[in-house]
Amino acid sequence: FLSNPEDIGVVAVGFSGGQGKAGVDAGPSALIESGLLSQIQNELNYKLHGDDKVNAYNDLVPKQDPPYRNMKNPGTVSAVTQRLSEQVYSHAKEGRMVLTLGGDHSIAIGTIAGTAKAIRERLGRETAVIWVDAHADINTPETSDSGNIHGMPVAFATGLAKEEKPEYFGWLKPENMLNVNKLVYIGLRDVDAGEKKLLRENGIKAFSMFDIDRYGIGRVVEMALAHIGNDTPIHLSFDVDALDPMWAPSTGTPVRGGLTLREGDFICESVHLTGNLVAVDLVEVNPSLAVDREAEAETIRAGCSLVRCALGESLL
Ligand code: 6HN
Ligand code: MN
Ligand code: MN
Ligand code: MN
Repeated sequence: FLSNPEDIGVVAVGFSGGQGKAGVDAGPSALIESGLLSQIQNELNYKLHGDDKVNAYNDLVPKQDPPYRNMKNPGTVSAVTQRLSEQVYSHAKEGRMVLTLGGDHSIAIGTIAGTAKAIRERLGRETAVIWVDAHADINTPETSDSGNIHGMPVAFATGLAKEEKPEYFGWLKPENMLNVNKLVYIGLRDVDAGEKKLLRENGIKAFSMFDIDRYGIGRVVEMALAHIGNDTPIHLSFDVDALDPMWAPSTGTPVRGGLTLREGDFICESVHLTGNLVAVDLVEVNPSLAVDREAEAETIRAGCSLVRCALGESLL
């Protein structure tokens, strides 16, 4: 194990500034109220460190935050992800696996920055990222049509988007960065034209829904793990919209034709089995977008299941 097998640092990020729809900031509290943390503690027997209360980071929101290079809320997202990176770093530095509950996917700028730095210092290794999502989230500020930073975290994490100003992600340093060769996607099906170009030009490994239909989830995960290489610390960043809206309807940018819940769980179980998992993000659960209570509960249940599977629940 690359982290202490029984210690988990929890960070609950009630943040929605990376996109425009209200409610995703209530994702962590919905997951926690449905019992996720007590299950992890009492049924899976992990020792939890850190907050079971949700961070809203209201103290970090600047009075004015005008768009910059086409980004919406750039100062807010930068400040929140910087603080989050420090929280994640301090857990990972202690050898804890870090579980971050979002929140929109912009928060992965902070989580990856934190794990990458801690793992470099603690193990002298580069961290790999498995990004499970309907979307590639690799727009640069210039390629993005929406200006929403939750569509850009991979560009900042890899340095494909660069910015010097510390108040606009210039705080990201080489030790926070993810190598594009250590990144692999699973579940893609709604990738913008500019993003496709970035994936191609940088030779980034990506398994779309087409590949899953073609090879099956088992071989896709095998190939994804082979790409990363044995014995490499893994940060799993799971956007709940990777699942088909049948399983996770209550999310901001649903796309039909996605993973079944079982395929999502399988990815998480497989990553757990490597013994190399150092961090998990679960993001984009937005309880307020459901058409009814059942759709809301279904999405929260799915999110909890994914996390428990990443922690080994269903393995015998
Ligand atoms: N997510 N590619 C679109 C954009 O606005 O850049 C959608 C991004 C979705 C982001 O789901 O985390
Ligand atoms: Mn997505
Ligand atoms: Mn699109
Ligand atoms: Mn995403």
